[in-house]
Amino acid sequence: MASFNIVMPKLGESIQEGTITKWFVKEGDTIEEDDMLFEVATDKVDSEIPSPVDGVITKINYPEDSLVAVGEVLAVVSLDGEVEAPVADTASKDEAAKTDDTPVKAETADSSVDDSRKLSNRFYSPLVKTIAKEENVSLNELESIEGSGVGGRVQKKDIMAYLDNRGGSSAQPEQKQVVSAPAAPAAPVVEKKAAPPVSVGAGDTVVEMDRIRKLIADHMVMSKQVSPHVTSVVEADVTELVIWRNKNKDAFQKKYGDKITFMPIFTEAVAAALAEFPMVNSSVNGDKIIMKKDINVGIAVAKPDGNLIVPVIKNAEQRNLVGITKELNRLADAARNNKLDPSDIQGGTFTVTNFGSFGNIIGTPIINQPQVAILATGIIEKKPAVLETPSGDVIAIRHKMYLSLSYDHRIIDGALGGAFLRRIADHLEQFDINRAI
Ligand code: CO6
Repeated sequence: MASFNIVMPKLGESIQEGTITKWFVKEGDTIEEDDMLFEVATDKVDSEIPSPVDGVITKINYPEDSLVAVGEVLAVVSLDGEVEAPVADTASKDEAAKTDDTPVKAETADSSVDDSRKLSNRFYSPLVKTIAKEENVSLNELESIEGSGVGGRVQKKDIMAYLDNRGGSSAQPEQKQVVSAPAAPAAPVVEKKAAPPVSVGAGDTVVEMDRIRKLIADHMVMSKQVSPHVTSVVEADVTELVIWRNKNKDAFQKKYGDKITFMPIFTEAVAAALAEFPMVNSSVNGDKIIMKKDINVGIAVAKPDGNLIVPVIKNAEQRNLVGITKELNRLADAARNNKLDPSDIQGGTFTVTNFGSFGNIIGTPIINQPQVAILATGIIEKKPAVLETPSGDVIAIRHKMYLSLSYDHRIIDGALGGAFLRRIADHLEQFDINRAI
């Protein structure tokens, strides 16, 4: 009986295992290529894994909620429809480690959904690899193909288009990735304190936390245990930027196809301040401070399911306001629709959380480990303010907001944290009201 082993895929560079949260098939089911087989969850990403082959499920080796190592055989598919005698795990993990430039070998009875035969971080399904093998496409050539799938994944149509230009044939499934966890913690080992017992009274409702809520909860507790948080607050007069934004909002959208809110302007100011205060753009590793070269600003996004996720605007200081706006909108939209790619939530060096849209003014955000600071932006409100003019002080109606910065007191003292925070406010206050869009 020709069979095909479905193995636990590697969903990210550092991911070694995953939990099967749901099986969409059971033993005996007839499946077609691309039918969803199971859902797997890691601490970074949830993915639905489709079948790369047609056949009959002859064996499921792990029930739901099993934590399984990458490369383990999860299920066996009979390729010729025979359902007896499932084939043992013959997927070679050594094979999976190959990164050579030779043509990809045939995927037969011991084929796997393993992605690890790769040069970069891209995933190649068995089907793409089979097509590649049949057409003598080397891994280096595969690497050069632009993938149109999630996260640049090479799909059947991509390799077929490539082959059309050099003469080729064949088919591949898409792996739908749904990122739904907060940025992964640096995982310092901190002893968890036992929480006091809670009594449940008649009429109380007990709600089971979902997996993401548990991850967020653990991440928050860990962060508070790792970093001694302190919070400083400044007020910023953002009248000019508000007038500019309100005046240019429609023209900006017309010109660039993206809506501009205040968030991109906050992000631009943060990136500029981080470039001036590199110690805030760092992480603590034991007794060493790692000052990060890249300025990658994470944005806390509230998801419709009530959870929170922090996608990252990479190299924010190198982007102009249009670039920041477009990336922020892309990430926020992807976050709300479970379309983030794992790379979208990696590499953050600082985080901004905007609770101003909830009408909140001041807060004490929790640092997103392993970063050392986080900014919270409060609501912009009109306020009476004293202005000093050449002809004396006047009271004027100004747009004002509070900026709250929580920082890791292990390495950032009040002078540095306060100066950095004030610098963000200065950038916002000095926004050029005549700036061209
Ligand atoms: N002031 C005034 N107006 C605001 C502000 C502030 N701070 N923030 C947003 N807005 C306006 C914004 O300009 C939009 O108005 P119009 O442009 O005139 O249409 C409107 O409110 C809605 O903005 P939206 O939230 O949709 O977009 P924005 O680009 O500002 O934010 C986002 C994008 C992804 C950050 C946001 O959608 C989001 O998810 N925010 C929630 C983030 C969150 O939950 N953070 C955790 C808070 S809890 O940190 C916390 C300290 C603890 C308590």
